[in-house]
Amino acid sequence: MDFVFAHPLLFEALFNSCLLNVDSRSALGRLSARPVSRSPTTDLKTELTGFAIRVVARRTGLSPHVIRVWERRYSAVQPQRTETNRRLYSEADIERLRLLSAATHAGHSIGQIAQLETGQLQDLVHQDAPGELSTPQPQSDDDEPAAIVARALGAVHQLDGESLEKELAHAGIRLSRIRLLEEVVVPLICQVGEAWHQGSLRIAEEHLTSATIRSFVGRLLASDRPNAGAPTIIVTTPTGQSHEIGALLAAASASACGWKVVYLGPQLPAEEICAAALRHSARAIGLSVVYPENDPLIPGELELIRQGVGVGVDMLVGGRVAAAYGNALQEAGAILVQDLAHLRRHLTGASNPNQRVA
Ligand code: B12
Repeated sequence: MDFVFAHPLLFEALFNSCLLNVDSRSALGRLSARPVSRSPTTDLKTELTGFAIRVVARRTGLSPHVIRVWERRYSAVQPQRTETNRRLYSEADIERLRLLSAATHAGHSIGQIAQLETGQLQDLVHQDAPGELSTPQPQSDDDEPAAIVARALGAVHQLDGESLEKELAHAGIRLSRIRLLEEVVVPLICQVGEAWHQGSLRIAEEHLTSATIRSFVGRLLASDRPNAGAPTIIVTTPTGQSHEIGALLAAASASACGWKVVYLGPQLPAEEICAAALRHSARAIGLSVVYPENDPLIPGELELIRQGVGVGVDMLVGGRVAAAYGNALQEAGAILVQDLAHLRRHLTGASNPNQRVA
């Protein structure tokens, strides 16, 4: 699996207990996991995770027939196969198919664009229809991000993890990855965080939300399979930075851009970050800095990372207080990334060397 999760056992246990309706009587059988609410399916034997073709059809607006033809004739996507030869599509496959659908609607021939990299497809679609990045529109008011966030908040207030999971899974089907992250997950965790801080939510409710989001976003990452040769980004937080969700969302955004993501959880010393970057021949390191704005450790850590990885690796630093470290970023040759949209623009440009965006 391309995505490395910090706590694989915990992750697996949460995944199996929360999302999969596993028939224990057929534990030795073939595909014994049935998806609930069209969540990703897991083949227990091969441990592959992904979406069935009917879910992909619904999310892309393409018919299953067209999806199969595009795969067979043009190798537009290459889904994994279960033991029983069923196709399993990743989030990255779905994003590609959406982009291909938008580009063909704009008049491009599938034969000419099927082999383009995802970043190039994004550029193509953006040029054709700026501002409308092949995002499916919600089909009813219930599918609007604000409505989903409101229902999710209701579930949090009830300490109802199952309903919270269902709302996130629902959003995952109805919305593009980017809208899911930026219009549902971010507002949800921020509103819960503020309510907790102000005392109108209990610690248990905030913890339930953080844990649910962590496992949900972890599953999104695990279901992505970047193309062979996709550039790699290491995502973590530096020593002392215990706020993790921003880094996790940055990881999911990078993955949505077609990058291979190695997510290492929070609080990693510089030498460990360097070792991981070298091991994976990473093209970039994404760091989240949330609190405080004057940590005397940060400049030294950034400098050590730069010395350890050399000048060829982009250091992308974001988070609530990242801008407060402007001088240290400059000295370490790191890039201040304003937000997740800026990160996506940078990574899309960086995976396409002709179009680098700083
Ligand atoms: C949950 C939480 C915690 C949890 C974190 C659990 C975890 N595993 O992450 C725990 C309990 C550990 C914690 C600890 C503390 N916390 Co706290 N915490 C929060 C809370 C409620 C939510 C944080 C969160 O996840 N936000 C949601 C994410 C999505 O927001 P984000 O991190 O800002 O990320 C966004 C952007 O910044 C950006 N981003 C972030 N990283 C990156 C990276 C890249 C590359 C890019 C491109 C973008 C990017 O994208 C994200 C989406 O927009 C916030 C309040 C809030 N509303 O945010 C306080 C908050 C961040 N905490 C705060 C404080 C003060 C603390 C403590 C000092 C409390 C204490 N007295 O011990 C400690 C400090 C620990 C430390 N050494 O770092 C303050 C910080 C104030 C400040 N001056 O900045 C906040 C803002 C609360 C407040 N209103 O006062 N906290």
